[in-house]
Amino acid sequence: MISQDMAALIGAQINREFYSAYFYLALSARAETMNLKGTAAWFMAKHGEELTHALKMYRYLIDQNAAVVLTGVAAPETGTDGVLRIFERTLEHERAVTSAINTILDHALSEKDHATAIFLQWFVTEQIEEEATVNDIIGRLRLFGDQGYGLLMIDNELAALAKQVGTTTGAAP
Ligand code: OFO
Repeated sequence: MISQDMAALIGAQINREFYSAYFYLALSARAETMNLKGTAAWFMAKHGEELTHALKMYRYLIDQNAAVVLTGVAAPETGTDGVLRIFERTLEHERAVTSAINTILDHALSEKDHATAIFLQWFVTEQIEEEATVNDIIGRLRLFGDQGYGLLMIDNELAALAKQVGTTTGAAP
């Protein structure tokens, strides 16, 4: 059993995870319009991964006999950004999610809620990996360019990377 406050914080995070999924779906659609099939596949794989994160938290609330309150998911802004900006926005988004998870973990620790603190460890580790991956993509886009052959090469790499999303994190691709 967890406290109502704790359940509410995890409930809010479920909404953020669904928003993440929606955000990545929008970016996948944006990449499709740019004919970047590898980038679109990578964002689609991330979309699936974020859904599994939401469901992991949903299952945790059920297992803890806590109420699940689902709220509306905000519409993501697709925009008309180029590829580099898309990944910069992705990094900004992931950093905000990291900060939100850290805040929830702080609360779990303040309540001495060990079960929730342990549960959240997985997400803390996941965020490190996600930020590192996006940082790496941004670095390569800056190095090789976000147009022409440089972009083609990175798009091909993202196609390969899309197949690995979830296999290293335990989430379904
Ligand atoms: Fe849910 O993993 Fe990042 O956002």
